[in-house]
Amino acid sequence: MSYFNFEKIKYEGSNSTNTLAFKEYNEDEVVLGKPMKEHLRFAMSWWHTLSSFGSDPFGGETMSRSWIKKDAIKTAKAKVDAGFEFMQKLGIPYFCFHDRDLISEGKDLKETNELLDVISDYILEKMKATGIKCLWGTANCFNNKRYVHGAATSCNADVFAYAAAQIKKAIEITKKLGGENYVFWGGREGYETLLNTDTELELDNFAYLLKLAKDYANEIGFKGQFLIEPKPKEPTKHQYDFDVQTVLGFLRKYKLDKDFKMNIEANHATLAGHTFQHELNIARINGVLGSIDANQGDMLLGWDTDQFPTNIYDATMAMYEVIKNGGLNSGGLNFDSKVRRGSFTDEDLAIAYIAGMDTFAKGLKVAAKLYEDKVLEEFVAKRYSSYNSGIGKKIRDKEVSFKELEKYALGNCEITNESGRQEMLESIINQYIYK
Ligand code: XLS
Ligand code: CA
Ligand code: CA
Repeated sequence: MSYFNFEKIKYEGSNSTNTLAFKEYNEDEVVLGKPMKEHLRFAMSWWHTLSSFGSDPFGGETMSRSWIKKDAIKTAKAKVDAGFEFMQKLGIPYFCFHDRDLISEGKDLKETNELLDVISDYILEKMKATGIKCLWGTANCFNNKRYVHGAATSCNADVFAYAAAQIKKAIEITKKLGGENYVFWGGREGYETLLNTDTELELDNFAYLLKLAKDYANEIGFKGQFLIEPKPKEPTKHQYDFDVQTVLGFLRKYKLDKDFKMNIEANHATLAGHTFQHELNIARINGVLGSIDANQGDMLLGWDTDQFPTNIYDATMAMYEVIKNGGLNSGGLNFDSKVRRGSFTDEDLAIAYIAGMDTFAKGLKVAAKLYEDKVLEEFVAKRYSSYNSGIGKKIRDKEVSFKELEKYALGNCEITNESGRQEMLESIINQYIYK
């Protein structure tokens, strides 16, 4: 049985007007010495692609997908069939999932875990037959009402224990599926009001759960990279994993910084008041750029709209950071993106993925040219050249005292600065995009 009424999507080049064709993403085209598909490592998200049907706080579902059946196991299996058909037709080499996206919860934890065993066996068969792989798995510790006050940061120790058990199983399933990473998005790890919150205990508990998870992964030989996904708000007013710098401070305090990298989501960056590039850059210079949740927000709205990425400028600067990072290693670009409520056909879903993949392919190509031509590197190196000799070199080498700096400043009253040339650089980037 087929779920999608279109053929395999082909690359037709930038002159094509076919909405069901790639214009920029040509998976085997070599950029900076390796094929596009290896730079981008695209992944389909199980939740927004197969389990999201257009409901919002003001109204119900608008999408009726043919893989939704009356029975939970039949639905779970049909989702696997539909998901693998979709990935094959789009040429998407990876997927990522929450435990609860794969199959709904049973009557208790034991039954839920048994259901996960059944569905992960079925997924494994499909993986073997198609060569499609798992980029990452995660546990959904936020939907169920037991997580009303958080999971690891809940005021209720029974909830902490339940979350730990759920994460233990999710790590086991991710290992079974050969997942290359495991993600922690702190769904409800935050607070609504300080009037009822012990932030110190909550943060200690949060770090302890992460440590237990890492210890367990080591114990069972799960080699995937652990990733934390920062987000500043929504659902809670204050999420503890606010942004990359906040998470870095937290990891360093609890001595977890060697074991975790970050999964950076574009829309979470903008919710934190940063650009996507800022978050990638701060992760890169700290050696924790692990993977990317590729989406975009609506700049006029203050919530996580999770839209498919179509902004070439943002994608270019994101890929520039990825290139400067030497790639994403075990990470990739997963589409944590959902089609708009009004885009309710299956074809809209395919067109959205094509647009997202083309956007990042174009971004990769432009970023590669910028990088090869050293456009920004040469400008930035010259801008900071005062640190290459004289007093600047002594500052860089940390070989100077306040007294020496004062003596230097007293003898150097005429300071000359140079223009930062922001507009010139922006216009050069535009020219690279136009080409
Ligand atoms: C929600 C997050 C979520 C994580 C995985 O805003 O983006 O989808 O990626 O739990
Ligand atoms: Ca999100
Ligand atoms: Ca995400």
